[in-house]
Amino acid sequence: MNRVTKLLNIEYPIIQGAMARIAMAPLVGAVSNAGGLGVIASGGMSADMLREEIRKTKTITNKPFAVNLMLLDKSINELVDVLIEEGIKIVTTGAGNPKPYMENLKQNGIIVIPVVPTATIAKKMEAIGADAVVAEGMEAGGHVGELTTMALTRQVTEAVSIPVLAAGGIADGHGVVAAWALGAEGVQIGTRFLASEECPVPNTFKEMIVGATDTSTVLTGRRAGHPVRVIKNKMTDQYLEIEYGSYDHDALEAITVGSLRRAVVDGDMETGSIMAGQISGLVSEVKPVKTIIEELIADSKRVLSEIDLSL
Ligand code: TUI
Repeated sequence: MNRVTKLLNIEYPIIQGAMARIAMAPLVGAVSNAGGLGVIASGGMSADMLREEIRKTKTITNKPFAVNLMLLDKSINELVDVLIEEGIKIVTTGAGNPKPYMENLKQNGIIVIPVVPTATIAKKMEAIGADAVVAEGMEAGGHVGELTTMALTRQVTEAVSIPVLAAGGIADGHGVVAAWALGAEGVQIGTRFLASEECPVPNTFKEMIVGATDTSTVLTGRRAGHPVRVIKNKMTDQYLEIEYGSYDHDALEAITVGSLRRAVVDGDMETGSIMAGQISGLVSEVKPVKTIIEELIADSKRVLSEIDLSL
């Protein structure tokens, strides 16, 4: 037991990253059943969709699970109402400052864990009552900050007293032990779960992750100040050519509109947006979620026992 497993009432201090349109009941339920914390990604959902996904998840697991609030979402107020009505007790937040929702969430007895890209923001989150923070480095997939997991995690663990979970670039026991060495007491893992049997994406998507190397991802949107890490494909080639060339806003919009759906629902690996982290190159096999979590724990213990600093 550590502060994260105690706080969340889970077996292992592993939480699943909230991946838009992917982190739905089948994956969330499987992660929670395996002793981690499944997290529903509510970003892009309507209030009714979130309610249905929460109810579906409850049919799969009776263990704790969370809902992630993507703070750029226009329906956020309705989503907050739904998760409170449905009795959700843990919320993670991303892509912004959860301050406007904090009082309501805390008054309803909800544990709030913001995902943060800097130590300064981590301190702010602690000051407004966050129960823990996830320090997410730019190795992660999707919308990211500027700092690496290595530099960020250690500065966050130094800056705050609440528990810190590390995210970005972690997919096996080596990564977990590295997170602990930096002072983290938990990890948030996304990319490894993309290549799980329970992950509800088309096989073409999983094959992209399994086939990726360490240099397969790229940052798009950096010039506009909203970097998003995705697997390189025809869409990113076109996007980057325009982003670092003519910078035609309408042309960029035309390429990206509907691109997440094309990847996640249609399995279109050419023009879809395949959000995944730099650690994709380490992921070489689709496995059941339970096996992934069991191996993470067993490998972490082995790696730790084999470390000989010889200082
Ligand atoms: O949120 C994420 N990753 C995401 S959200 C997402 S959906 C999306 N798709 C396209 C464009 C934009 C969003 C895909 N991936 N990770 C957590 C995260 N949070 N990364 C960075 C932040 C963050 C940024 C600013 C957290 C707090 C923050 O605060 C700003 C402030 O001023 O307090």
